[in-house]
Amino acid sequence: MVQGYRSFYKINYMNKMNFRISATTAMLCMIFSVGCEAPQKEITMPETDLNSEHLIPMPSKMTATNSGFRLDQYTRIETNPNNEGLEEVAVYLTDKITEKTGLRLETNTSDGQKNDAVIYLTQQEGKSWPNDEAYTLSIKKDSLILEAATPKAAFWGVQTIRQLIPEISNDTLTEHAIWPIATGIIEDHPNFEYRGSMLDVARHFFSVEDVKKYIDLLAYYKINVLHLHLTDDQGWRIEIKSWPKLTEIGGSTEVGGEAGGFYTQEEYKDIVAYAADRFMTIVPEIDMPGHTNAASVSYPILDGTGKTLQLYQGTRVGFSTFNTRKDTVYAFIDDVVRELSAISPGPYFHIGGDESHATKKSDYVYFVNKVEKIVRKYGKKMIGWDEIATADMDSNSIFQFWASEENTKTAISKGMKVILSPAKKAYLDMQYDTLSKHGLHWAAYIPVDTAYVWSPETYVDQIPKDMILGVEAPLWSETISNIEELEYLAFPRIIGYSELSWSLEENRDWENFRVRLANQTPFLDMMDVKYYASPKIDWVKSNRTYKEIQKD
Ligand code: TNX
Repeated sequence: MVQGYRSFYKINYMNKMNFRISATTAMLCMIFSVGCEAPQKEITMPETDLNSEHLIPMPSKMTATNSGFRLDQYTRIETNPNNEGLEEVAVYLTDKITEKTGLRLETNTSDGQKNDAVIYLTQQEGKSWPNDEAYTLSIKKDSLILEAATPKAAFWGVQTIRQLIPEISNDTLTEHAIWPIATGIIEDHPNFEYRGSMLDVARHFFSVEDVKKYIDLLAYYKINVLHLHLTDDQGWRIEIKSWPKLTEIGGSTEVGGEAGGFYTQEEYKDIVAYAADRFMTIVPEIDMPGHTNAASVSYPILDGTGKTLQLYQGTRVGFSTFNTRKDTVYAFIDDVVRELSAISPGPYFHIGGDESHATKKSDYVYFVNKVEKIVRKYGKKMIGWDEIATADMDSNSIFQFWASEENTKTAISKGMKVILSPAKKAYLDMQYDTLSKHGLHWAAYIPVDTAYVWSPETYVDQIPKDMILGVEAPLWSETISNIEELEYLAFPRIIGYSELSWSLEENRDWENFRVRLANQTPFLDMMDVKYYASPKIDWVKSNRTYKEIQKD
């Protein structure tokens, strides 16, 4: 398990003091053999209300029992020894508790005392769960039991636990600090299996470190797919060993003329592994037959426009195309899909397929049909933007809706499942309003409420619910070039998309969501996220700023 994103959270002074007090108590216990459980004397916990916690995405069902689970320095984390894969999840939880509270809890040690509060992770395969990401949390005063269908379900349960931990401790209940967790029962499972965001690393390149930070932020909200738009007219961002000029030439610049960049295969594998540790799938996208200027400049043999080629640093779309009738082009694509599939353990390979305005219609259909077979040959399910529905698609391929209802109907008639990314609602690169610092507005202005108030189940008429794989919010990067700008466009809207893809329709409500969103500030500040503080939200002020946390 990869260590947490930040390691600067140190045990604060209070906790050090507490440790000294309890160490002294332990010494006295040993000498006099009395009062060994002194710190664990009956503590009256404050009243709580699980239903007023600010969980996002909203769980399927909650029942409050109004007491408090005692999270403190004596709390132990244990996992069912018969379950594989849970210990890693428990270690992740331990690290996250340290980041937030400074507590360093023991995981799977037997030296706790009988009155210590316990967090217990267990997998229940036999139970009839709604799906394999379902979990329940049973929170009582002294035990917090996370029962999960699978380790990934446990990981989502852990995100809920993280969100339930108060930002600051209660230091008045006893002589040491306690973070009381609201008691009750949470039964939870996702509405859709595909809960994604896309990051365009082609128009502007983002470093491995930036991508990892985005992954960490997404995981907290139970998002489980990061689609990387790896190639476009302006840049080719993934090393392909059999075609080295793609990155040497095609990776050398970006929109605005900056230096660009690319991921070596080792770096890409590092991203994939980091995501996998967070039960997140990376979907690689090689956009073609249009959006291919960077590839064709690197290897002019691929080009189908016949025009003079040069590196492109602007933001126009639709001017490039591969030569769809040349065998070399398919030999090239075979190499790219083979190399990239070998380092992408997820089930999907995205071929783009959008805005191929420079490709003749018949050539486009011929191309997509051939590329779909290549993708299947390497064991992947093909995803494409909504134009691919016009080709002879296999029902196993997946259709990503961004604009055309007609294409969606065609896709459904071909038996293809749908990912919903309506540009007017879910495009993270659309400006919030006319004052937005970054972003475009060709599809719409998308303020925080518009981003949330729509329903994936009914947005496009007549898609049967079981044909919707999920929701993805794409972040195109023509107007953003660093992590702060990325965060400005993605946050807070992506938090709403997490709820649209995880929570059941009957549990989604803007007025209720708005309050929960306002309370995400302690997390966003702790993670140093430069979110857009939309005036539509009454943001709650965090108790500690990022700088103060660093100083602790
Ligand atoms: C459309 S929607 C695109 C991208 C642009 C984006 C800008 C789609 C599949 N393609 O090439 O970056 O608009 O908003």
